[in-house]
Amino acid sequence: MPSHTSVTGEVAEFAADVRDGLGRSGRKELLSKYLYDAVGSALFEVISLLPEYGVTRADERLLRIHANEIVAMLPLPVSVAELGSGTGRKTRWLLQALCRRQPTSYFPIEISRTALAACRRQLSDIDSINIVGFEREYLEGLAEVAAGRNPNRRILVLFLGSTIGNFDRPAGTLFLREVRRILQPGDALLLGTDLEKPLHQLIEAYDDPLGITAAFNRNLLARINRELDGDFDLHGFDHVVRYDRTERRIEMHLRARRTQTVTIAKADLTVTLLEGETIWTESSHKYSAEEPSHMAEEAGFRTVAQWIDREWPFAENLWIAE
Ligand code: AVI
Repeated sequence: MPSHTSVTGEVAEFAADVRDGLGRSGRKELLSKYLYDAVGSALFEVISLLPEYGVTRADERLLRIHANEIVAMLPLPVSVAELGSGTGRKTRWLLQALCRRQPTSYFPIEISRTALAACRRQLSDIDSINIVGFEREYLEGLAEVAAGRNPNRRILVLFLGSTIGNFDRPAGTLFLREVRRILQPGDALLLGTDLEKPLHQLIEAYDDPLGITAAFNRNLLARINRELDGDFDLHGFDHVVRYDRTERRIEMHLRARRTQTVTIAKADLTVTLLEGETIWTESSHKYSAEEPSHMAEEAGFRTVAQWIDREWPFAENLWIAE
């Protein structure tokens, strides 16, 4: 790092990850967690309203329709920790049903301060709720919640929206094992998983005609320009969506329209991208209906119930830690 740039904390970590992902000689890659700055999070909120992207609506529909049934299967009394709460909109149904049965502590765990504040605003009107937000990475936040747990209460972890799909399958299993390691036997996990569906439907969901997902993808380069003093020409990249049938995942890439050299001052990096060269920005894995049960076993849980949406194949899976 040159001495004239003083790059600290989160910016330094972002810079190091960008240098690692773009500075390599083989396939270039940027980590999908960096898609969610304030602009990216706002664009994702819009994506969740698009008719082509059914994931968020299916998730919310299942929670709304089955909230009482889910609560009836939980080991009560229970505290709720949510990994990546976002604005907390779809969680409302479950928390309302739970708060009718018991006073409930709700711990949203989010790296975005804006999302945490929005979540508190959305949900604090629920009777008998106590909200304590954790501005942390998922596992770090969950470990803190577990360290301060009330010994007379179980913990229910919510991991909704099929965010697990943004991990490669082996990394997803490792992550779920880590969640299990932090929990105690009898604690619960409610996991949302987007299911396989016809190819055209999947492609449209990630390559919508309004170009919102394309903007969401390109915003990653805009964020590098803003935060790391980069000079990406945002018009120089196409949003490319592919489905890998072997891995059963949607992939988002950014493809250089022409050969171009980009300088990113705070990452101390100059990189040339050849015409047609791509930067991989996100994977979104899709599951068979049976797959989550196997994932549960591999991670040290057992499945107690699964609910599948009729309009948009998506499953809510309730697991108990063994
Ligand atoms: C947050 N995550 C589950 C979304 C998904 O479907 O993989 C992110 C997303 N990327 C493009 N559209 C939505």
